[in-house]
Amino acid sequence: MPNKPMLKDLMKTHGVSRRAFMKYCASLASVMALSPAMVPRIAEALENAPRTSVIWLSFQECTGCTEAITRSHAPTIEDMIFNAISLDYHHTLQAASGHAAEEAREHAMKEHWGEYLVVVDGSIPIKDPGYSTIAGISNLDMLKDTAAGAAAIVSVGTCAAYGGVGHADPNPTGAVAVSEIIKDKPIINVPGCPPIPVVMTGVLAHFLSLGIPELDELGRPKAFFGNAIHDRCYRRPFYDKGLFANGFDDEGAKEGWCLYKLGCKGPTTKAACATVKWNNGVSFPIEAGHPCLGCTEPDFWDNGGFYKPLSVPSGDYRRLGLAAVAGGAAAGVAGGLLAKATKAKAAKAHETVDAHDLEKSS
Ligand code: FSX
Repeated sequence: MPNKPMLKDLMKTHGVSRRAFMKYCASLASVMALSPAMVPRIAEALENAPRTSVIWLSFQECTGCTEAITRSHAPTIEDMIFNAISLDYHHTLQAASGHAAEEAREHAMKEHWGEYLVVVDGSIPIKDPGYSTIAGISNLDMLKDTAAGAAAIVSVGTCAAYGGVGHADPNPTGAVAVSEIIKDKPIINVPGCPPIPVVMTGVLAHFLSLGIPELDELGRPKAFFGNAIHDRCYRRPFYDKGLFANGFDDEGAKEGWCLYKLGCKGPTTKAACATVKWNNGVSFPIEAGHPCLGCTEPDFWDNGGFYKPLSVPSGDYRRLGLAAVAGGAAAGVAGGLLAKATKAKAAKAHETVDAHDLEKSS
């Protein structure tokens, strides 16, 4: 694209110093969990790339994902818009509305056909596509139309990635994920309800500088979704010792013990909450005393209740006479170590560990 300004030209025009740019690249490397040795490669890739056109589509959702990304701290979405992307359509954030907004989308598609990035938040209703429309266009038609010329799609939020709240039983609108509609484009899933802001901007930065990141079996970038929250949780030593809060105001809760018995889904939830945290690294739900809801996993709304412990015996569990092993509550250290061994083995084989595996190994 010889006639398009490269980022290095844009930086010159905007008076961005080399030093400020390298600092920006270093912050991208750190948020993408890459080694500092990658900084020059990121800088070179960004400098020699044109600003990528981004078309952001919001469908059936609560706007939490957009609310979250506007609070990203490093890199901020403003940084990205200034330095690396041209956000050509985002009907929540843009000033234009109605036909003027749709014209902006069509113009960006025409100008950057085959090269633009589509970001989607929200699920798509297919029971009756008329359930959710923008400027009279159904979400289904807008997604198909816009995806046709995209280089790749980023599904942000659990709604776009796996159907989310719209897909929860009884799913009245027939809500589905982007990947159930679009089959011929690379799709990166960035789940979370909402996702961690810097995880969203970090994934965008990775795409812009180094391409599509390595994904897990659920289409999530491994850099941010490679570990269960349980594996990195600061309350984990209490789990291993069998020390649990049994109520939100008991002694265990006051002592900061493990929230597993209050329904914490950390053992089966892959996300960066325990390491990246929220609000500029200030805290995350478990640190605030609330169990993890498991919001980065498919169908977390229908996973048996937010406050029901993972290992509370189901029918099968009771029949097998294993009630006492409730996830390390009775088994203590040995249970914790066995669960850890199970997960390590599964991680090696790239398998997913679920609550039942943990129960079996406790
Ligand atoms: Fe869904 Fe996002 Fe939860 Fe809300 O756009 S993932 S309901 S935070 O807003 O899609």
